[in-house]
Amino acid sequence: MGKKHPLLITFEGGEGAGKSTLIEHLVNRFEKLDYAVAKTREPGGTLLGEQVRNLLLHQDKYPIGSISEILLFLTSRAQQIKEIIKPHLDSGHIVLCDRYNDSTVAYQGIARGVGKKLTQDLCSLACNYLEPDLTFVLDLDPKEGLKRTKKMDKDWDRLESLDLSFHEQVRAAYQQLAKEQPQRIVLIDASQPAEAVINQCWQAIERRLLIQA
Ligand code: T5A
Repeated sequence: MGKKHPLLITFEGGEGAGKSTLIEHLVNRFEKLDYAVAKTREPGGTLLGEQVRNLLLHQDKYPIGSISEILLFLTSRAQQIKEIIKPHLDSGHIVLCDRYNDSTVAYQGIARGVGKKLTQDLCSLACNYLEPDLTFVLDLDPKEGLKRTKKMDKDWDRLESLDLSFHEQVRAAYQQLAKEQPQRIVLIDASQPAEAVINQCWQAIERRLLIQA
């Protein structure tokens, strides 16, 4: 195994903001420097989580109420912490997670209206109070993000299909979270070319987490 430096870094933002693209590149950079690194995504990551992901995103046979929705996202998270994130941190990995608690707060807590404080408390329970060391929020006009996902030639999922005002609320929620927690959350202008986004995030990782070549 490579260099040990247990860290949890999470990636947040609206639809098509560029999280997966960014994570792929950061994994390569960490591996080039011989760090032990693992990546995962939410919802998903575990067998249970992937089944929950299908229920949440890819079925339209029956409705899912907002409380059921939040509990399903958190089911995926709790399992992911137990099976993937905690064991990897315990063995010294840097874990890069595509979405985490801030998604639940922005999408369900604020945009869906479940309530911010209640959602934060439920998230703390589900993740056993495991906070990320660093979080990047990729900030992008949802019109542009949805345009990018359309170009990927995939069917929109249940949440992507919600109207634009929902996605605008999600964006505003993330901006608010970044303002409230500047010690953890770095807001990145995701309308820049991918290379600029990657470099800006890498610089923040080096500076804040003392990653060394
Ligand atoms: N959700 C999730 C909740 O409601 N609550 C929760 O608690 C959680 C955990 C997840 C859905 O679930 C919701 C949020 C979501 O609606 P998902 O399929 O995982 O669904 O959706 P996303 O995470 O949004 O994944 P996407 O693939 O849609 O977006 P990404 O990963 O942000 O974007 P990416 O990297 O795939 O890029 C999209 C396209 O843009 C290009 C890429 O090449 C790609 O074609 N691109 C750029 N183009 C121009 N400039 C750049 N800088 C670019 N960066 C990438």
